[in-house]
Amino acid sequence: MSKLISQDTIVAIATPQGQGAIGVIRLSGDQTFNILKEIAPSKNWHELASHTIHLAHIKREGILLDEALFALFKNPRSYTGEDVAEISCHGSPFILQQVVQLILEKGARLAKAGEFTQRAFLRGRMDLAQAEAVADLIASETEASHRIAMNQMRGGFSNEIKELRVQLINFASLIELELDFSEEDVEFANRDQLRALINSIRLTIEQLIKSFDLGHVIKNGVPTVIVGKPNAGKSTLLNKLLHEEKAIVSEIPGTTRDLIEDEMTLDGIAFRFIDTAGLRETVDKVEAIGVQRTRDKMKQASLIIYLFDVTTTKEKELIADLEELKGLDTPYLVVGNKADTSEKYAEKFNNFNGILFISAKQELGLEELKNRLLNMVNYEKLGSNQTLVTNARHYECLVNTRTALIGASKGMDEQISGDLLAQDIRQALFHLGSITGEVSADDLLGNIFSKFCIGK
Ligand SMILES: Nc1nc2c(ncn2[C@@H]2O[C@H](COP(=O)(O)OP(=O)(O)OP(=O)(O)O)[C@@H](O)[C@H]2O)c(=O)[nH]1
Ligand SMILES: [Mg+2]
Repeated sequence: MSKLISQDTIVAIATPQGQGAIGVIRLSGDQTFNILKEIAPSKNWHELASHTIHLAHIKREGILLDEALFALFKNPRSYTGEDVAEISCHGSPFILQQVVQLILEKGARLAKAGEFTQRAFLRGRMDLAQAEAVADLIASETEASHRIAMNQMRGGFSNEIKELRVQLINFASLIELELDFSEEDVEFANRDQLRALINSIRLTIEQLIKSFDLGHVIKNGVPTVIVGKPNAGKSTLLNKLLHEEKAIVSEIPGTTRDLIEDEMTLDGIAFRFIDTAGLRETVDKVEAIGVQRTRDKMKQASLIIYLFDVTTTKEKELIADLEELKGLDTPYLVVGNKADTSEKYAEKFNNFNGILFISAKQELGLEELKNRLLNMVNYEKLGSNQTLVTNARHYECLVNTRTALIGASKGMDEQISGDLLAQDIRQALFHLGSITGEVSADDLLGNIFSKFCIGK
């Protein structure tokens, strides 16, 4: 592993581009304190204690570049596990650039994207899933995505995976042991227990796989498409939800032709609302393309808000539209708009269950609409401490693990030999271990030798 870590000392500006009160430069590697000595000679950096902060002048050829604060972290007690310094300069892009330039001249090289975190992983400061969560955490913009990333970075998800692996490794060791004694026809690994274990692990894996649907949309925003007939008030609704005149509203049917979208956070969850061209048969070429886009979006979206005008829509039309929605397999919400214009709508549609009546224009019923949307994304699941998978790579590893476990179960039903069974379980272990990056065949061996004294 250590072969993968380059010996270079790396440097990068850690704060965003542009002016700020302060700008932080991060330095990591075994030359860190030598370089500090070169750029700020007034201190004996090697002798100062870890986790301390010092004010010092940064000078280039005797000229003062900045007065900065140096935070010191000595290996292994740092983010990367190496010697690290974080230099807080005055936040001028010019100063930061000059200081980085100076550090480069003294022997460091520019860090690649993610290289500090990569080193943290390679030096065992965190596992792969935690390292990935650091990126998610930095990118998180809502309460829900923040919470998931934080939980993952602190190892919640990793621990769950590791626990499953330990259970499997125990069994795998017993089966491998059987292989060593194959001539003697012994069975160390009780097949009934193994079956039960595989089933219980599969159950947990299934749950994690299922959670990806929710986890994925929470990370990226729940795509919510607003559809309906022309003039139903879709664009009006979009504008009211976003508190912004984003889409053109007019009394002319067929106003919206393209997809118009923007994001909005409801109760800590990001929703991506998409306004669409009204659904109708049309001879207008451009509008027809818009209608096709609406239909495509309806298939891709996580949620559909189906909006209809309570004053003009006939019962028959509604029935026909609902039939189409049912065929799509995407959760949808049926919303009657323009409830401000007539009192008779309730009567007119009392054969339909679950319709929400609103007035987009008068902003009536919008709170209820938001509540229903939140309920539709299994909002309550978020409150519990259930782990949500948000990362596509983890999802893939989990699906592969499941395939291997199904293979093992099937194999046991068909009474396959121990070595084939062992292969399936090794596969499962491999995929599970790829999530946290701890795959190695040594695990198995290590475990066998730690538990048994075979002595051969
Ligand atoms: N009375 C009343 N009028 C509304 C309401 N919502 C929208 N309207 C009006 O209905 C007309 C159509 O609104 P839009 O928001 O442009 O409708 P749309 O569904 O986007 O229409 P297309 O883009 O053509 O498909 C406008 O004149 C709006 O002012 C409502 O709640 N009550
Ligand atoms: Mg519109």
